[in-house]
Amino acid sequence: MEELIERFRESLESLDRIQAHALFKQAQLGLTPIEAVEQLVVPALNQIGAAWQAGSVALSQVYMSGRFCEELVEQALPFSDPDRKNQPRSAIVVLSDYHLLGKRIVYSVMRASGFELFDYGRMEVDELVERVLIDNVQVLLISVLMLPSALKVREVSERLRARRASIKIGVGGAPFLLDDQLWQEVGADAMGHSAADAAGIVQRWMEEMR
Ligand code: B12
Repeated sequence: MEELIERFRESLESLDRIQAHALFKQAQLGLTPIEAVEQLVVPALNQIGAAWQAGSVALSQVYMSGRFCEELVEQALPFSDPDRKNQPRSAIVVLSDYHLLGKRIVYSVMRASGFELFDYGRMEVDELVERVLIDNVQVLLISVLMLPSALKVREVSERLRARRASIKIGVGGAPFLLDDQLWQEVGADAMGHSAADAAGIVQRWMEEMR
């Protein structure tokens, strides 16, 4: 797998879309689409992010890698599964920043696992709080990749709870991976390391709500 990740990363960095598609297909010979995303796409993008931080790749390469991977994920992950479950009203959002791929994956995995949820796209705090109240959302999943965005979760949580919204908030993304206390500090109810965690978290809350 390590070698495949390296070749995939190289194809992204050299903007070789055809090779990236071929390697992603190759990974799916032994893995489900979501496993291929989690085990190939996510580590390759993380390595590219680290290389950018170290100054060895340009932001344009990071950007195009993200775009190529969005295409792959879009094609590979199903939008829906007919076998829906009895579930709380749920929504997913990217709060404030422009890193959308993680949310896209979590959304697909949730839907593929049988969960129906609103996709709010990208929102700022004010709009998000209003939408959650209007839609009577009980489970809110928030994805962020920038620390300033992660800190805004606290405002969302405080404002919703002040207006007596009975809500569970699950968070994920890079800042929460780097600081394992952060999700509690910003008033979330749970944090997930991967897209697969999201379905488990909501399942657990459903059992608690019964
Ligand atoms: C691709 C990328 C971009 C692309 C985004 C393209 C797109 N459409 O998404 C572009 C080029 C636009 C970009 C721009 C910038 N980026 Co950028 N980017 C990245 C990079 C390399 C990969 C991100 C990614 O897509 N990863 C793959 C996805 C699938 O992973 P993920 O989001 O973490 O999601 C997984 C899990 O976290 C989890 N998950 C995610 N959300 C949730 C939610 C729930 C509820 C659950 C349970 C789980 C969960 O499941 C997902 C699947 O496993 C990261 C590096 C990194 N280590 O994250 C930097 C990174 C996030 N970027 C960074 C920065 C600084 C920037 C810029 C400011 C750069 C600049 N100087 O302009 C801008 C800011 C844009 C903005 N305002 O938002 C920093 C953020 C630092 C910080 N924490 O504050 C990082 C960490 C790079 C670094 N090491 O410094 N970036």
